Amino acid sequence: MKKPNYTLPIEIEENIKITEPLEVAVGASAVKNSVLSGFSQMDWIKCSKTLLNLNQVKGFDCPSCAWPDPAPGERSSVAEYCENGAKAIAEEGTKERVTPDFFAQHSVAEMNTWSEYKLGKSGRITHPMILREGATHYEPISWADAFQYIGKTLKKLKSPDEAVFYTSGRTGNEAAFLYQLFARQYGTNNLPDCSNMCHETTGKGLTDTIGVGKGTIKLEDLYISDLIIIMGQNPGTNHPRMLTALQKAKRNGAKIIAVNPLEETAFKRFKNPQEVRGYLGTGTNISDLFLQVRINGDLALLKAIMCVLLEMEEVAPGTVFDQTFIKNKTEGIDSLVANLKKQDVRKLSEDCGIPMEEIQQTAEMIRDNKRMIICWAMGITQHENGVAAVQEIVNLLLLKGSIGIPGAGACPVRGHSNVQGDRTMGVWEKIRPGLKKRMEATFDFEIPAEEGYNVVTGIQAMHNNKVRFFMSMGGNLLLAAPDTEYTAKGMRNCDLTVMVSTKPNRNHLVTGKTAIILPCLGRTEIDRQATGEQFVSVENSMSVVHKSEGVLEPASKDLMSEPRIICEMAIATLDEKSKVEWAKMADNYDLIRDKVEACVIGFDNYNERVRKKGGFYLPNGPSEQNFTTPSRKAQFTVNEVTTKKLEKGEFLMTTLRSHDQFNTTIYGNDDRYRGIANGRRVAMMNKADLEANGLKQGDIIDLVGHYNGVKRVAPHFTIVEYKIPTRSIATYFPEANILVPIDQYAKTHTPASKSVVVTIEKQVS
Ligand SMILES: Nc1nc2c(c(=O)[nH]1)N[C@H]1C(S)=C(S)[C@@H](COP(=O)(O)OP(=O)(O)OC[C@H]3O[C@@H](n4cnc5c(=O)[nH]c(N)nc54)[C@H](O)[C@@H]3O)O[C@H]1N2
Ligand SMILES: Nc1nc2c(c(=O)[nH]1)N[C@H]1C(S)=C(S)[C@@H](COP(=O)(O)OP(=O)(O)OC[C@H]3O[C@@H](n4cnc5c(=O)[nH]c(N)nc54)[C@H](O)[C@@H]3O)O[C@H]1N2
Ligand SMILES: [Mo]
Repeated sequence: MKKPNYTLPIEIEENIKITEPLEVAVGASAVKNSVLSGFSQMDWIKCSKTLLNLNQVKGFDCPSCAWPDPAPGERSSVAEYCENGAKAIAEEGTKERVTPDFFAQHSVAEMNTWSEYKLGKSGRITHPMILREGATHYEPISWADAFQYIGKTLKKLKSPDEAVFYTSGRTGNEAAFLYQLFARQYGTNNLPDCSNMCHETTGKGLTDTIGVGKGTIKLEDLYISDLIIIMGQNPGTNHPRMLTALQKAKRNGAKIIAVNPLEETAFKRFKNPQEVRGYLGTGTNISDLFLQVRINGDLALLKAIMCVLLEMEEVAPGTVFDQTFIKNKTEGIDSLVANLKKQDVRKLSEDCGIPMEEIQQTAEMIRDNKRMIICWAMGITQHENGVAAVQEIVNLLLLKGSIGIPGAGACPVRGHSNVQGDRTMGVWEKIRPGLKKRMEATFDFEIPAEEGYNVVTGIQAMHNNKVRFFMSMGGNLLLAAPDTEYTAKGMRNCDLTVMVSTKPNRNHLVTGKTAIILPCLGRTEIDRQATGEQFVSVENSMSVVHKSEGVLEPASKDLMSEPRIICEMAIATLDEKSKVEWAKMADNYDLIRDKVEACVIGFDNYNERVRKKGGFYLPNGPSEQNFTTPSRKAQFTVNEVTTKKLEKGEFLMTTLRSHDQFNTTIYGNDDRYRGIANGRRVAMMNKADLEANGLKQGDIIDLVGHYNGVKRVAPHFTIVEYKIPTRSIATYFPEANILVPIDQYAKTHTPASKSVVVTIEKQVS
C-alpha cells in the first residue's frame, strides 16, 4: 500500500466484517449498548447517577445532539436519553486520565501515529499543557502562565485580524456570549464556527425567505402532523430521540416519507426501549414511502413534485394550494409558477433518480395533507446548491400554507447540542445589526464593521500565512474541515494554536509553532465559582432555552470552566481597554445572563425564566405566520436545477456519520445498523457499478479527487456492496475529508462534503 506522509494515520483494517443492514432501530440491543458503553468506561455509581440526570428538568443537557426534550411532565423519569447520548456521556465521564505524566511518556510524533479512536479513548486531559516551539513533548504550564502567554501573543499581532476564534457547538450560551464579546473587543469578527460546515445553508435559505434562520415547529407539532417528510437525515443514529416523536406521530395517524440515497434502518422499523411493548414487540413501521434519491438530487425531486402539484391545482383550483395564504402572506408566486411550467418533469425524474410513479404518489400524499412538516439535515445542506435546496423546501411549504399552523412547518434538525444557541449569542463571522448596536451601547466600544473569516476563508487565510493565532473553543477543526492536508498546513503556519478541550484530538498534534491545551469542565460536571455552584443554559433545535447543570465531580481539580477561561484570557489580553466586568462575571454567571438580556432579543428576565421548569421559547415570527422579511411577506424563490454531470469513470461521493461516532470523536469501529463492523475505511457502492468496473465487495481501492485540476488521493478503502443509487459512493467523515475540496462550497461557504466527484483506482495487491 502507498503510504503518503499524511496528517491522518491510515490504519489498514483487513478485518472488516460485512453483514446485512439491520431492519429494526433502537430496541433492546440499543439499551444493552448504552448500558455497556456506560459501564465499560465509568464506575457503576457514577454511571447510574449520570444517566439518571440526563435531560431531566434538574440535570444537565445531553451533550450529544440538539433534539428537544419532551415537556417536563412527559419525560421518562428514568431514561430520557438514547444510546448515542449515553455514549457521549460515557466519553466525558471516562475513568481514564491524560496527565502531565502521560504527555511526558508519549511524544507528539508518537501520538500522531494513533487512530482517532485510540486518541479519544486515552481519557480526560487534567492539566493545562504547552508544546513549546521545537519541543517533542507537551509539558505542563500553570493557568496563569498560559493566560499570560496567550495575552502577550495576541497583543503583539500586527492586526487583530491575524487571530481566528473558532467555536464548536457544545459551548453553552454564557461562554458563547463572552467569547464573541472578547473577540470583538479585541478587534475582530473572525468567529468561524461549526455551523459554517453544517446548517449555514439552512440559515441563509430560511432567513431570505421567511425572515428567521431557524425552524418553525415545536416538538408537539410532530405529534399532530399528518405528513412528515424526512430529507437527508439519519435520525436513528444522529437524533435517536426523534424516533420516539415519529412513533407518536405514526400512532396518531401521520404518514412519513423518507428521502435518502440510503435506506437507513431508522426508516424501516423502530422499537421504543422506553415502553414494554417496544422492548418486546415487533416495533412500529416508520416510513410509508422511501424515495431513494440520487446524491444531490433533492432539488430536482422537489421541483418535480411541485410541477405535479401545480398540474393538480390547475385541474381543480384551490384544492391543492392554499390560495388565501399565498395571496395574503407571500410574494413571488407568479415567477415560481412560470418556472415550474418551463420544467420537463420526466427530465427532473431522471435527474433525481425517482420514477414518475413515486413522484406522483408523493404529490398525492402532499395534496391531501396540509399539516405537513419537512425535516432535513446534512444530506440537504452540505452541497453547492444547499441554499437552493432549502429554499425549494420552503416553496413547497408555502404553496400548501403549511407553515405557522399547528402540525406544520420547517424543521431543520440541528447538530451539536448548542449550535443554535451559540449563534443566538452572536458567535458568527457576521453580526446582526441590532445585536451590534446593543453590544456597543452596553459595553461602550466599537465593533468592526467588516465581516470576519468563516471556516473556509479562515483556513485559506491560515494556509496563506495571513493568520498567526488560532483558538478553538471545543471542536477539532483540523478533522472537521474539508481538505485535511490543506487545513493541516494552515494550522502549522500559525505561531500559536490554543485549544479548549476535554479530550485529546488530532488538532492537539497538528498545531502552530507553539500549542496550548486548556482543559475544561464538561457538561456533566459541577461548576463551582466564588459565588457558589453555577449552571449554564442552552438552546435546542426548536428554540427552547433551558438550563444545564452538571452533577459529577470534575475529572480533575485543575480544570476550568469555559466562561472562566474566556474571562481570564480577556483580562490578560484587553487590559484597561475593556469596560466589561470580566472577573465578576466569571464568579457569577447570572451577571453574564443579565448582559445577554441587555443585548439579545428574546431574553427578557433571562435569569428568572431560565430557572423555570422546561425553560422558555424564543420568539419566532414565522411560527405564527409573521414573516420577518423586509416586506413582511414570505418569499417564493426560483432556483435552477443544477445536477452534477459525471464523466465516464466518475462517481459522486457523499460523506456520512457511522453509528459509532460523534463527528470526529470515534466511539468504536462498527456501524451496527448498516451491517459494517471492524473498520471505517469503507466505500459503499452499488452492485451494478461493481460489476461494470470489474470490482467486488472486499476489494481495496484508492479514491481520487480532481477538483479544479488538483489531485487528492485517499488511499485504501474497502468496498462494501450496498443498496445505494448507481454512480454513488458513501464513505465516512472524517476519513474522507482529505477529498473534500476547500474551494468547493455553497454560496454560504459551506463545504460541499456531501457531493464530491471522485474516480477510483484499484490497488494491486
Ligand atoms: N450520534 C451522533 N449524533 C450526532 C452527530 C454524530 O456524529 N453522532 N453529529 C451531530 C451533528 S453536528 C449533526 S450536523 C447531525 C448530523 O445528522 P445527519 O444529517 O443525520 O448526519 P449525516 O450522517 O451527515 O447524514 C445524513 C443523511 O443524509 C443522507 N444523504 C447523503 N447525501 C444525501 C443527499 O444528497 N440527499 C439526501 N436526501 N440525503 C443524503 C445520508 O445517507 C444520511 O442518512 O447529527 C448530530 N448528532
Ligand atoms: N466530510 C464531512 N465533514 C464534516 C461533516 C460531514 O458531514 N462530512 N459535518 C460537519 C459538521 S455538521 C460539523 S458540526 C463539524 C463538527 O466539527 P467540530 O465541532 O469542530 O468537531 P467535533 O468532532 O464535534 O469536536 C470534538 C472535540 O470537542 C472537544 N469537546 C468535547 N466536549 C467538549 C466540551 O464540553 N467543551 C469543550 N471545550 N470541548 C469539548 C473534544 O476535545 C473533542 O475532541 O464537522 C463538519 N465536517
Ligand atoms: Mo453539525
